[in-house]
Amino acid sequence: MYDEMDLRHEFVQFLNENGKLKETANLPNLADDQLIDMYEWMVKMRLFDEKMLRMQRQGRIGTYAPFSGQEAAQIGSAYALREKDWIFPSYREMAASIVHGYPMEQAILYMKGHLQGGHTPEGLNIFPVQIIIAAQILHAAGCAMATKLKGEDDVSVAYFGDGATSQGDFHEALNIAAVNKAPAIFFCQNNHWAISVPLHMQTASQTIAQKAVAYGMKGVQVDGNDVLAVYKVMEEALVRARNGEGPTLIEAVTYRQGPHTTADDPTKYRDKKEVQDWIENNDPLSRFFVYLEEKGLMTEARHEELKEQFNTEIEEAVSHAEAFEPSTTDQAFDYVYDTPHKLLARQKQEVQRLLAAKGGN
Ligand SMILES: Cc1ncc(C[n+]2csc(CCOP(=O)(O)OP(=O)(O)O)c2C)c(N)n1
Ligand SMILES: [Mg+2]
Repeated sequence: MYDEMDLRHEFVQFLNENGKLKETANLPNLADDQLIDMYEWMVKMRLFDEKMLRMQRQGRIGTYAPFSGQEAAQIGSAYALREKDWIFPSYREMAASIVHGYPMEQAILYMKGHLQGGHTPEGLNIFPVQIIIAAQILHAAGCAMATKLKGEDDVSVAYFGDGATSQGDFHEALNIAAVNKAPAIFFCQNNHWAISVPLHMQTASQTIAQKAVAYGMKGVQVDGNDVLAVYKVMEEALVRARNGEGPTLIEAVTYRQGPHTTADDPTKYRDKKEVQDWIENNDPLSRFFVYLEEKGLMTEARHEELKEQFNTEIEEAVSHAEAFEPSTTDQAFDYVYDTPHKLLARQKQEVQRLLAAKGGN
């Protein structure tokens, strides 16, 4: 069971900011090849993120929400899941989705606004990207309750940001999940900013994790830039959920290194030094690299090789996605309702009329 007094100070961390092991007791039980695999995912996802940012600037995808800086939080947590566990991502969680099986090509199609991008391939327990802040937390709570009723042992994980904790949906979801001891994990990536709103204007709580106490569930705060620590707390939360001990709220303390989205200019509201400090002194990839290098599992040369290999893989995914027949504007109206809707039919006609006047489709 959880202890309310523990919660205030519990901050799980194995690696210090220089990537040195500061705590060896309770390290997650990961084989060397798994450690390397997690690092490879982090490198691949960083390159993917950078590529998407460039593609948006080139007009090849729509608005994009970069996740650089949050790789340890997303990959450490998704890596601990079983294939059949459910994830409910927001717009900034492409890395978690891809690690859980979402094809890169599909993610790119989504970012291109292609109809096919909204369709999760058969057999993957990944919900579509949620743009409405916090709505997916309720969906995860509902899915977890359904799983429990069906006697299955899959866990539902909601991913969301610090800003989402100010929405009613967050509170409703945590409450109902705890009351029903639903096998859910509420994974908050506290990246310190909700667009231009800093954390201290979002909540007066000392931590986000401590909010768990009010709902009667376990809460834990973890160094979200320490992939080992994130994996560990996730693994423990999954065990509790599968054992019928109910949900967990995890607060992964991390940082959004880039803009909120490609439509945002963070230099207008963020101190340059703060950003520089996180990038130079607390980057999740650099920290894990130091750890792996000391264990003899990674070298600079291997890192360079990996980059080359992943860049090729990413370029292939981009080519596949760009080879798709473009979506038509009609599709945006045709698949909203099962049966035609009068208002939408009128809007569709209007758009068709405007496009015809411009000579497009
Ligand atoms: C219900 C709702 N209100 C407002 C918005 C506009 N909006 C988009 S992102 C965002 C901030 C979210 O911040 P946070 O939860 O910290 O996630 P992050 O973007 O940092 O990953 C807001 C207010 C929205 N999408 N949905
Ligand atoms: Mg945030």
